[in-house]
Parts: sequence; structure tokens; C-alpha cells
Amino acid sequence: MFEWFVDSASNIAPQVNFVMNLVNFITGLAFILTNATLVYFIIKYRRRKEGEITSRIDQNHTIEVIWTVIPSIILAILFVVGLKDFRELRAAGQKYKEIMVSAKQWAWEFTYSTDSDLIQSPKKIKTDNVLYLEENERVKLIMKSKDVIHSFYVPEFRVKEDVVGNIYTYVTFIPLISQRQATMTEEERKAWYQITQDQKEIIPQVEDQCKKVQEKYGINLPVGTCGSYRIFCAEYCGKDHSYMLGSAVVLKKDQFLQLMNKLKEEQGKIVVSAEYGKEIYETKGCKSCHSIDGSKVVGPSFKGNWGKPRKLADGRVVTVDENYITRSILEPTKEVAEGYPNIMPPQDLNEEQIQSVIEFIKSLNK
Ligand code: HEC
Ligand SMILES: [Cu+2]
Repeated sequence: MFEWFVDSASNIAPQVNFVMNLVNFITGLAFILTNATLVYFIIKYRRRKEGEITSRIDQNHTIEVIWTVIPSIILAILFVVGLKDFRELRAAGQKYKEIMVSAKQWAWEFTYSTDSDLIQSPKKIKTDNVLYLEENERVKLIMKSKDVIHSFYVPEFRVKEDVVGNIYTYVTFIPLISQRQATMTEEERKAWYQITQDQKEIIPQVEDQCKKVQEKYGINLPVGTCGSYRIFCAEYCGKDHSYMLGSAVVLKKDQFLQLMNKLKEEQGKIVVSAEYGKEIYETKGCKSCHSIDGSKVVGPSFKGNWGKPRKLADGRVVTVDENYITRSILEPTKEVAEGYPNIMPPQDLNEEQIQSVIEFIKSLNK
């Protein structure tokens, strides 16, 4: 059938399409009927001669009952159909794999359960802004925000769920590789993911991630084994809300396991370096508030501040050194740089990551 929706890439997508079609059909029909009646009445009851008096009708019980009962029945049907799909998204009692989703201004972080026999890892595998999923495997996304309200949204999955602080929200579904992605040729893929150099710099995560998986991790992905979709934040969350994009990459089981093992390996041997610090700066949202060219964005630029005195809002003067940077990252509200708003969210970076950021900031003085 002709599909006027975006690709369908999950088990519930066809059901959501059906409800959408049904609602469109019913409201479309109601629109036509009411407007046709309106036009008919305008003509039929037009004023025919000077001084004509309108007949007075107070109530008509039959019509009132009809226009109350029929819409109520229709709404009740829509409620039942919607409830069925909602239950599917909750899927209580089903088997699923868990993935923790953490949202913050303005980045996504995903933590995978590594309790499978095939991916054993002492440390949980984490990825930034790119969510890897296994095709045909039910997944449960357990989500929480570190600051304001965000909303996890992947149109192709027909999945949208608010991500808030203090409570966990969740959604379950079975990701699939959509027909279109499964059959796209190399050329078509290129055209589909055509993005400009500018966009690439600001939001690298919207590139064709299937291609990236092949290039970066050397995993062979024949046509039909990978689908890449965009993740949006669907709740206005501040300055860089529109850049809070990510990618959801659906892989066949084999390739998914290969990738998880590569990620495990990669994350096992991360070493402290300025390059890694730069990667953190770009992927963990620091970029939205800190520049590296000396310009003031929301917070101070990282360029040229290493070793310099920093005046704080409470009047003290400290030196920008390892300790100050560490404290600024973990407890940013305790020492606030003068002239800047006290809005930096605490960043839960680990030791290696903090040291790498320090190396990166140092390297910007050269
Ligand atoms: C929402 C905006 C925002 C984000 C995101 C953010 N910061 Fe900040 N940051 C600020 C602001 C504002 C200040 C100045 C006020 C203060 O000291 O709390 C600051 C101060 C700092 C300082 C002290 C700099 C100085 O010269 O005094 C460091 C270091 C720092 N941030 C590191 C980071 C790192 C690393 C990240 C990412 C992991 C990050 N920040 C993400 C807003 C942000
Ligand atoms: Cu957001």
C-alpha cells in the first residue's frame, strides 16, 4: 500500500499507522459531513424575502441524543484501540533487554546491559548520542534526565516518551530494519544522508551511522543488515534543543554482537589523552556552553584559561588548575566564575574522562 508516513521500523509502527489512518478517516468524514450540511443549510434557509421571520426552535431531543451518542461511541472505540497500542509500548511481563537512557542539556547517553553470554564485560558499555539496537529483540528503554524535561523521540519507531528528572520513565518495543533502509543502494544512502559540512561539524551524530559502523569498527554490513534513524528531543529544553539529536542504529544479531564486542574492547583501553578530552567535549554536551576559540558562549571559553587566575562570583580568586577544573565539572555550583550564570549541570565524568578534559584544556593554551 502507498505509505504516506515515514518509514516503519518497529513492531508497533503498523499499529500506530492504522490508528492514525483511522483518526484521519473519521475526522475527515466528520469535516466533510458538517461542512456539506453547513452549505446545504445556508442555501436552504437563506432569506427569501424582505422582513422574513425565522422560526423559533428551542430544543430537539432526538438530534441531541444522536450527536452525543454517536461521537461517544466513536471516541470509545478510539480509546480501546489506543489503549491496546499503549499496552504494547509498556509490554509488562515480556522478555526484553534493558538500555538506560540518560538525557541532559544537550546530549543523550546510552548504557547497555552486558549480562548476555555473548557480551561479557565487567564495565557496562556506554555510547553517546548513538543508540545501537538489535533487530527483532524487544528492548526496554529506561530513561531519566539529569536536568530539565526532555523527550525521546524516534519517528520511525513511532516511539516518544518524556524523559524527566527524579523518576524513571520507560518504553518497550521491537526495533526493525525498515523496508527502505534494507533495500537502499549505496548511492541512495549517500543521497539520503547528504548533509553539509557545517551540519557535520555541529551535529556529527546525524551522519549515516551504518557507514560509520563499517568504517570506524570495520564491521561488514551488507545491504539489508543495518538501518539508521534519527533521535530527536521532542520537548523544548533550552538553547541547543534543536541540536539535541542522535541516531538509533538497528543491526542484525551477528553484527550487533560484533559491534558490542568492539565497543567493549575500545572502552576497555581508553587512555587519558587530549584527543579523548576533545571527544568528550564534543559528545557530552560541553560544546553547547563552552567554546574553544576564546569566545564567550554560555560559560567561559576553554581556550587560554589554563593556569590563569579565575575570579569567582563570591569574590575569591582561584587558579585554573587540575583541582579547579575537577571541582567545576563535578560540583559546578560551588565555585561559580564571575560574570557567568550558575547554570552548569554537574557532569558525571569518571577519572579518566576528567583527566582527559584537563589535558584537552591544557592543549588549548599552545
Ligand atoms: C548548560 C551549559 C553548560 C554545559 C553543558 C557545561 N558547562 Fe561548564 N560551565 C558553564 C557555565 C555557565 C560556567 C561558569 C559558571 C560556573 O563556574 O559554574 C561553566 C564553568 C566550567 C568550568 C570552569 C571554567 C573556568 O574557566 O572557570 C569548567 C572547567 C567547565 N565548565 C567544564 C565543563 C565540561 C567538561 C563540560 C562537559 C562535560 C561542561 N562544562 C558542560 C556551563 C556549562
Ligand atoms: Cu532535550
